[in-house]
Formats: sequence, C-alpha cells, structure tokens
Amino acid sequence: MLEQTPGMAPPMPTDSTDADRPGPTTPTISVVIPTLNEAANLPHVLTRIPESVDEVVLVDGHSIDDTIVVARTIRPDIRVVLQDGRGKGNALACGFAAAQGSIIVMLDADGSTDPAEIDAFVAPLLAGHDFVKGSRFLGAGGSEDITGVRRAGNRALLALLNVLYGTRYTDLCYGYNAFWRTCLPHMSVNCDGFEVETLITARVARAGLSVVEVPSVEHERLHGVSNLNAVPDGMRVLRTILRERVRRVGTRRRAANTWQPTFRECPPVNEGTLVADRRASEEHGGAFASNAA
Ligand SMILES: Nc1nc2c(ncn2[C@@H]2O[C@H](COP(=O)(O)OP(=O)(O)OP(=O)(O)O)[C@@H](O)[C@H]2O)c(=O)[nH]1
Ligand SMILES: [Mg+2]
Repeated sequence: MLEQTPGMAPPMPTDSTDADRPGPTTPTISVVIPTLNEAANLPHVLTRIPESVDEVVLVDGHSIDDTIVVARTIRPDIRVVLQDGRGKGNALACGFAAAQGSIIVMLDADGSTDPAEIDAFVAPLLAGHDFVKGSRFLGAGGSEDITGVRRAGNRALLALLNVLYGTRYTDLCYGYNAFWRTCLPHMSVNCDGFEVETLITARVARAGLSVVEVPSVEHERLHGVSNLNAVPDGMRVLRTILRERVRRVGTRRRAANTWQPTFRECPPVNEGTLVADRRASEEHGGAFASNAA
C-alpha cells in the first residue's frame, strides 16, 4: 500500500468521516457494476464476488444482449438499475446513488477486474482510510490487458495529474476503487464517459481525503469488445485533469445538495419477471431493448 499525499487544496470539512460511519465491525458493502452487453462475462464476474459483500448493484446501459437475464439468473438478489443517461460515468453515478452500503466498491463487468480482490480493497477502509484506489503499477499489481499506446498515455496523463495535484499516484485510468459512501458528495460524479475514474481521482485528491493505493491485477476482457476509444477518451481525461485543477471546491453540504442523480430500478426478481425478461429478450433481440433511450 502506498499512502498518498493529499492534493494542494485545503482539506474539506471532516464532517464526512467518522460520524457517518458504522463501527469497524459492521460495515455493509455494496458493489456497483456498470454493464453494456456483458452477458457472456457476468457468469465469471458474479460468481467471484466474496461473501463479505451485502449488495450488488448492476447498472445497465440498455444492453441489447441478455445481460439482465443472466445477472438475475446467477444472482437473484442483484439490484438492477437502468442508467438515465449515457456512458460509464453516468452509469456509475446512478449506481452510487442507488447503493445502500456504507462501503461502495466499483468494478467492471468484462472480467478484467477480479471481485476476489474486494476484501483487499476494503481492508484499508476499515483501517481508517477514506478511499482505496486500485493500481496496476504498484507492487504485485499488473495488467494483461493494457496496450503499449494506452500504457504510454496513462503514464503521461498520470504524470501531469501528479504534478498539478501534488499527488504520488501510480495509476490513473483504472476502474477498480473502493470508498466509504461519505466520499460521494466529494466525488459528485457528474460526467458521462471513461474520464470518470480521473474525475473521481482528482476530486478525492482535492478534497484532502485519505487515499491509499492497493496493487491490483487487470485481466484481459473475457468476451466482447472494449467500449473505449483511446484518443478521444484520452482527450477527455486530459480536459478533466485541467478543469478539475481550477474548479472551485465547495463545501460538502453544497456538493450533497447539488449531486442528486436519478436512477430507475427494475423490480426485484421473481419467476414472473424472469419469464418476462426472457420474453422481452426474445422479442426485442435483447433484454430490455425496449428501454433503450
Ligand atoms: N452501464 C454502462 N456501462 C458501460 C458503458 N460503457 C462501458 N460500460 C461498462 O464499463 C466497464 C468498462 O468498460 P470497457 O468497455 O471494458 O472499457 P475499459 O475497461 O475502460 O477498456 P478496456 O481496457 O479496453 O476493456 C464494463 O463493465 C462495461 O460494460 C455504458 O455506457 N453504460
Ligand atoms: Mg474493460
């Protein structure tokens, strides 16, 4: 683990920490998983979630495959949320708003982030840190997925962020993080796309939260194709780094009042809804295709 130097901005008021947290022995853990056509990968991902997790929130981006049916078949207690906008950033915002745990873990549905690492992400939170950031370039971490171009881009953008924010992070564009829900007003996720991890990293740094990195191994996407476009998404990351550095950091109370994303939740599963899901899937070429925006 590597303790990070907080960002240069003065720390936010600390009323977001201890008072809102349950005792160290009773945290509830929510996992938020954004999905866009990940039916083939979910059997691997959902069955690797450890028993310590209390709630799984799947945020679907109007998949046209059987993502929702597969998820509910494997894990009938899963909460299915339909994002109200577009992109991974919007999906995470909806998922964070829906999650009820005192600890929230975000990971991907393509098999690249291993849910078996969740307990290693949660441990530093229980030890007193606010935010735990997965890193592929720390200690035993690694990546089987990242290309040379993306590695170079990630390194350059990371270097810029570290200089501008006074941090010493070792990774930037990685989708595996865990945090106390009290971090949410500081994060105020309000972006659409793949710049979301950068937005979160920049905001928790500027808020002066206690951020720690843990090594994580990124695996290859199991099935399907990536939704990421290196150059345009890299530009969004760059703009986010620059914009967030000059953004005025408000109070937690003001942030909490302005960050109130909406989300739509599918009713809990029962035999009827599973049958209806399957029928919708057959009729529309994919589960909930009729919900597409
Ligand atoms: N709900 C929702 N999920 C999305 C959207 N775009 C991507 N995702 C999910 O976000 C996660 C990461 O997306 P990927 O396409 O794997 O992108 P990436 O991991 O950044 O890029 P790769 O390293 O190439 O895999 C996956 O679980 C996707 O299904 C979206 O618009 N809406
Ligand atoms: Mg991926």
